[in-house]
Amino acid sequence: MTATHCPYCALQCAQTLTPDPAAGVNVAGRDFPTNRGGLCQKGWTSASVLRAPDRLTTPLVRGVDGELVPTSWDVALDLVALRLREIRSDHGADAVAVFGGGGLTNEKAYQLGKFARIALGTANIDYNGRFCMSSAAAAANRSLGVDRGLPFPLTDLGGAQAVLLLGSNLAETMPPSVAHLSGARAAGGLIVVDPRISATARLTENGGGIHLQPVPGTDLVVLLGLLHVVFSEGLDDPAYIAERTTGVDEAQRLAATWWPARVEQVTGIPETQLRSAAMLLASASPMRGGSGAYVLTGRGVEQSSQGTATVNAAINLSLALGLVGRVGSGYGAVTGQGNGQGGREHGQKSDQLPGYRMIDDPSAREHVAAVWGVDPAVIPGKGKPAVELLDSLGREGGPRALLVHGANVRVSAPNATHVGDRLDALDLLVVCDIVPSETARSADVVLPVLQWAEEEGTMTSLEGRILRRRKAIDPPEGARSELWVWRELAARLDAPGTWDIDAARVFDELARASEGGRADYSGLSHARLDAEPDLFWPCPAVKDGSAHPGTPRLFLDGFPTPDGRARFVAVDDRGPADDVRGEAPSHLVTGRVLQHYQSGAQTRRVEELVAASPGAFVEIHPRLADRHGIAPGDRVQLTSTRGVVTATARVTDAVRPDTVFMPFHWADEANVNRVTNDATDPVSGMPEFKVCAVTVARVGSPVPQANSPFASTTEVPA
Ligand SMILES: Nc1nc2c(c(=O)[nH]1)N[C@H]1C(S)=C(S)[C@@H](COP(=O)(O)OP(=O)(O)OC[C@H]3O[C@@H](n4cnc5c(=O)[nH]c(N)nc54)[C@H](O)[C@@H]3O)O[C@H]1N2
Ligand SMILES: Nc1nc2c(c(=O)[nH]1)N[C@H]1C(S)=C(S)[C@@H](COP(=O)(O)OP(=O)(O)OC[C@H]3O[C@@H](n4cnc5c(=O)[nH]c(N)nc54)[C@H](O)[C@@H]3O)O[C@H]1N2
Ligand code: SF4
Ligand SMILES: [Mo]
Repeated sequence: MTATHCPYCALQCAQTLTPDPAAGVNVAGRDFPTNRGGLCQKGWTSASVLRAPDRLTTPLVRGVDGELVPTSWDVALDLVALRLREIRSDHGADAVAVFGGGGLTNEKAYQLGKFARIALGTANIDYNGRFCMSSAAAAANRSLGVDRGLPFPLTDLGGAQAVLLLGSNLAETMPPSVAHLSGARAAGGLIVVDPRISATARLTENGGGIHLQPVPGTDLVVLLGLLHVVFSEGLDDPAYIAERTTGVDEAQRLAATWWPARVEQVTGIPETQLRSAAMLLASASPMRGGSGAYVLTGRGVEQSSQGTATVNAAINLSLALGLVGRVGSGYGAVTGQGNGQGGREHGQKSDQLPGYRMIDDPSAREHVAAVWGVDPAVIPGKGKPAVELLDSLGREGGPRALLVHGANVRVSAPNATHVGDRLDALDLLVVCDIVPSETARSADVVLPVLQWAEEEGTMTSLEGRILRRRKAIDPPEGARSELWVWRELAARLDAPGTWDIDAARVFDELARASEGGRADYSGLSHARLDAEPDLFWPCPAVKDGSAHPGTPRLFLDGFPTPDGRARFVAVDDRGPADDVRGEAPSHLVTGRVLQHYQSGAQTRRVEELVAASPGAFVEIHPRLADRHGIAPGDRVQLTSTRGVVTATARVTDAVRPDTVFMPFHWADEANVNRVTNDATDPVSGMPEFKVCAVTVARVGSPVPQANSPFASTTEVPA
C-alpha cells in the first residue's frame, strides 16, 4: 500500500494505492484534512490512465514520410541534441524555447527551469501556469508581498460565517472541498458570483446564501460596487486599515464613483443584492464580532484582460473589511493544477528563479548561480510570457525549437488555431508526455515519460502544503523519468552543472536554491516530509539545527512588503477586450465539467469519464435557442473573429440569455479555444479565456460518432 495524492488538481486529495494485476493499482480515498477521505470521480478513476491503451512507451521520431515512428532512446536523444545545437548555433540560444506545466512535481519544475537557463542558455521558458494563476499571483505580490494561493489552511474556511466565491465552481472543480463551505452555508453566508447557475451557485439555494449572476466580464465593477457600499455604509474596519495597510485613499476615491445604481447598469446585479452581499460579509468580519469571512477568487474572474486589477479589487475589499492576516478570515485564490503552487515557485516562469526569486534581482542570480555552480552572468534574463512566447514561434527572430513538458497547448491555449500554426512553423517540436496528446501527435520527436504513481517527488497544494508523491508501481518498459531525460540531454549538450536523477537529491538542491527566497523550502527534505505531512512554506533551515515548524498561516504578524503593510492597489474598470455589441452579440464564457481535466488528454482516455461526459456541448438559454431555432441536441457553431467551434446544444436556463457556456476539454473542431481571445492582461500576461463575443448558429441535427481515445467529437445525446 502506498500513501500518495491524486494526479490531477491542486486540492491534491490523499489516496492509498494498492497493487492490482489488472488495473496496475487500485485507488482509495485516504483521510486528510483537505479531502477527509473523499475523492471526485476523476480521482477514483485515475489509475486508468496508467494503463491507457495508447500509453506512450517508446520514443517516436517523425520519419521521411511524415509519420511518427518508434525509435530507441539513444537515437531520439542524439537527434534532439544535434538539432538543438544546430538551431542554437544558427539562431542563438533564445531560438530554443521551453514550455512547462503546473502538473510537474517541484523537482521537475525546478530541474526544467535550470535546464532551460544553463543547459540551453535560453531566456525563453514559460508554462501553462501563465494561463492559470498568473493574475492572482501578480495581484497578491503587488498587494500582500507574496503569492501563496491560500495563505491559510483550507480547513480554516470551516469556521467562517461568510465566504464570497468569485468565478469559482468548486462543486465541480474540487468537489471534496465543498465540505469546508458548510459553515458559511449554514449561516446563509455563501455568496457566489458567476454568470451561470453553476453547481456551486446552487449551493446558495435554500437559505445557503446568495448568487450574484453578473454580465460576464464585469466582476471588477461588482467588486468596486461592494467596496463602495462598504465605505459608504461605514462597514469598513478603520483601525485595521490604519495599522496594517497603505494606499486606501486612492482606492476609496475610485470606488466612490461606482455607486450601486451605476454598478447595476453595467453588471445587471440589483442594488439590493449588492448591498446584501456587502452586509453579509461585513457582519461576518472580526470587527463586527462575526465568526469570520473569506474572499476567494477563481479562474472565472482571473482569466481576464483585467484579471490582475480584478483580483486586486478583491484584495482591496478584503483589506477594507480587515480580513487579511487574521485567524479565521482572509483572502485567497484557489490554485488549479496539481502543482500549480509549487510550479510557480521553482523557476519555470519566464521571470523567476527558484524560491520565488525574481530573475532580474542581482542577489537572487548570485545565490542561484552558486547552487548551480555557474557564473551569475550565464543565467539569461527575463523571457516572454506564454501567449507572447507561443505567438513568437517560428517568426523572424523568434524561437525555432520548442520543448514541451506537461502541457497540451494545441487544445488549451487561447486562439488555438493560431497557436497551432505557430507550432507548425517551428523547425523542431519536442514533446515529453505520457499519452499522445494533440500537441504530442504533431511533434517531431515524442519522448515517453513517467506519471504520478510511477515516480517520487513532491507537490505543493493549493494551501502551500508540501506533499509527498510516491511511487506505487513500476513504469512501463520504455518510459523514462524526465529528470533522466534532462540529464541525458545536458550531457549531450556539454552543459555545466550537475544533473541528478534522484528526486530526493534534486529536492535537496531545490531547497538550497530556495533558501532566503519568498518560497523558502530550505528546512525541508523528502525524509522530513515523510515524517511530517503537515508542513507549509515558508519553512527555512534554522541555524541552530532545530526544525522550523512551517507556516500554515501567513501575515499574522505583518506583510512581507518593505513597510510590513498590505497595499490597497487603486484599480478601475476597462471592460473586456471583445465588444459584444457588434457583429457577435452573445458572450461566450468557458470553464470545466467535473469529469474532465483541462485539455482532456488524460480524462478523455478514461472510459467511465467519457461515458458520463461524452463530448463537447454548449449551454444555451431557451430564449436564445428559440431565437436561433435551436433544439436540445442540435449541432451548433459559435463564431468569433478568431474562429469557429462546433458542439452539441444543451438548452438550459442555467446561463443568462445573453451568454453561452462551453467547457474546453475537447479538441479539433470541438475545441472552444478556436474562438477564445488571446488578448492579455498587461500586468500578468493572462489571456482572456473567460469572456469573448460570439455569434451562435444552428448547423444541423446530431451526427452520431463513436467514442475513440481521441474523442474530440461533439457530444452524442443519449
Ligand atoms: N473537473 C475539473 N476540475 C479541475 C480542473 C479541470 O479541468 N476539471 N482544472 C483544475 C484547474 S487547472 C483549475 S485552474 C481549476 C479551475 O477552477 P474554477 O475556477 O472553479 O473553474 P472554471 O470552471 O474554469 O471557472 C469557474 C467559473 O467561472 C465562471 N465564469 C466564467 N466567466 C465568468 C465571469 O466573467 N465572471 C465570473 N464571476 N465567473 C465567470 C464559469 O461559469 C465557471 O463556473 O480547476 C481545477 N480542477
Ligand atoms: N477556454 C479555456 N481554456 C483554458 C482554460 C479555461 O478555463 N478556458 N483554463 C486554462 C488553465 S487554468 C490551464 S491550467 C490550462 C491547462 O491546459 P494544459 O496545459 O493543456 O493542461 P493539461 O490538459 O493538464 O495538459 C497536461 C499534459 O501533460 C501531460 N502530463 C501529465 N503529467 C505529466 C508529466 O509529469 N510530465 C509530462 N511531460 N507530461 C505530463 C498530460 O498527459 C497532458 O498532455 O488550460 C487553460 N486553458
Ligand atoms: S478534487 Fe482534484 S485532487 Fe481531489 S480527487 Fe478530484 S481531481 Fe483529484
Ligand atoms: Mo488551471
